[in-house]
Amino acid sequence: MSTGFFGDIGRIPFEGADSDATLAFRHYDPDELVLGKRLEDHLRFAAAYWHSLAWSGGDPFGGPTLERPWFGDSMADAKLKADVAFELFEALGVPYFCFHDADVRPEGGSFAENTRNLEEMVDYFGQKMASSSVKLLWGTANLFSHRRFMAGAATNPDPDVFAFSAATIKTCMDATHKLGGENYVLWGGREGYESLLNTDLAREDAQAGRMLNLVVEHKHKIGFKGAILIEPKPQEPTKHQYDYDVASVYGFLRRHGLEKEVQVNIEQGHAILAGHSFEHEIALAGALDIFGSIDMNRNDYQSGWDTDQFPNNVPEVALAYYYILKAGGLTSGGTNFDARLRRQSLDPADLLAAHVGGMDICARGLKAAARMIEDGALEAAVASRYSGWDDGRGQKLLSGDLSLDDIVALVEEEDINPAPRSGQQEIFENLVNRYV
Ligand code: XUL
Ligand code: CO
Repeated sequence: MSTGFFGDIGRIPFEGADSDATLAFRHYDPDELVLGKRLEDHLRFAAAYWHSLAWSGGDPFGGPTLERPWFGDSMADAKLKADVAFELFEALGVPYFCFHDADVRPEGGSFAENTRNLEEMVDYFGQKMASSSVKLLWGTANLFSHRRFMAGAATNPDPDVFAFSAATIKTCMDATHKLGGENYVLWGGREGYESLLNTDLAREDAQAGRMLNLVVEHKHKIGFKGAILIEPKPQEPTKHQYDYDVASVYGFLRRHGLEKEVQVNIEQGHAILAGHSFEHEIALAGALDIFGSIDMNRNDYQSGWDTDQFPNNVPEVALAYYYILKAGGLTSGGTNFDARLRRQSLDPADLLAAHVGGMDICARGLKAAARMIEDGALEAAVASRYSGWDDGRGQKLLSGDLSLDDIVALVEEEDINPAPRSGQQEIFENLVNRYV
């Protein structure tokens, strides 16, 4: 029986670009074939439990604005929230959802009570997933909201917090595995520092490395086939977070022998906070062979905060999907809307419309990216720029056979005196504008 939260809404239809309905898809037809694959299978959309179901609209200057009948601390509240969650997922036709333990279960007074509450909700989700086509993209542990984590989880100066965190991660990995989750995410919201003065960087790096190795060992022990993903973010809530960006995470993985075991979940807003573009982070992860999944949300470029807004910029999204397609597409990963309503968007219809708009923007972006891939003009232009490396002298320079002395001899013998060539930036930009 329906909770009635969204009225008598059914599945939101695809009506095409000319529709004037508020709740209809204009560009996202899940069955449309793009590069020979259904749009739904390219985009692999997921709704985020925390923003859509658990967020109450507070900001640093004001309390909750959103009123939801499931806000409360009981198991009954948690189950009503789950009922509405699945109504949301099914109305939108998103194939996946994502959750933190703390989003879905009441906070208990102890580790054991947290675990019991989580397990009861996992069983409840299991029933709901069995009677719908909704799947779990990823699960994760919230190791940043409760005050016990204020100085970090893995990187806490107190080993008891490390132990509590490791135990909590195990319960969340087991929950994710039981629900057939396709990835497990770690976002180190408090793994960093507020002040360098009270922080031992070398110890905290060793602690974080041990924790991630524990996670990978447990993954193999339980036979979890999904990907383990780290989500980089440079700061907020802490002044400095260790998983600053894709490059920092890659260095961390190499240092701890995990670069073949762990990939990244890249969030648009986090990339911007790190002083990069979203597509830079995706392209770098692709180049380093650690691309996993994305959190699709934008920041307000004027506020400078992680405002977690639904995407609304097709050219930006198109470039992100271009580099995703070049990295092999979303395989175990997906497009998770780690995005929330504005605090004045009070109505259930706002929640639906936000996702519908975001899904349409992503569909337009993906289709533009696919045209770029199909035409191949950008790829060919880049290849031509580097073509000197493909054979002869370029390959010889890379081979390792030449020393600096040999190269001096080569430059002298062949009278090498390179003629600068245009980088053609404007021509490249114009090329991209043909598709977006
Ligand atoms: C915070 C953030 C998290 C992670 C999961 O900025 O993005 O919601 O995605 O913990
Ligand atoms: Co995120």
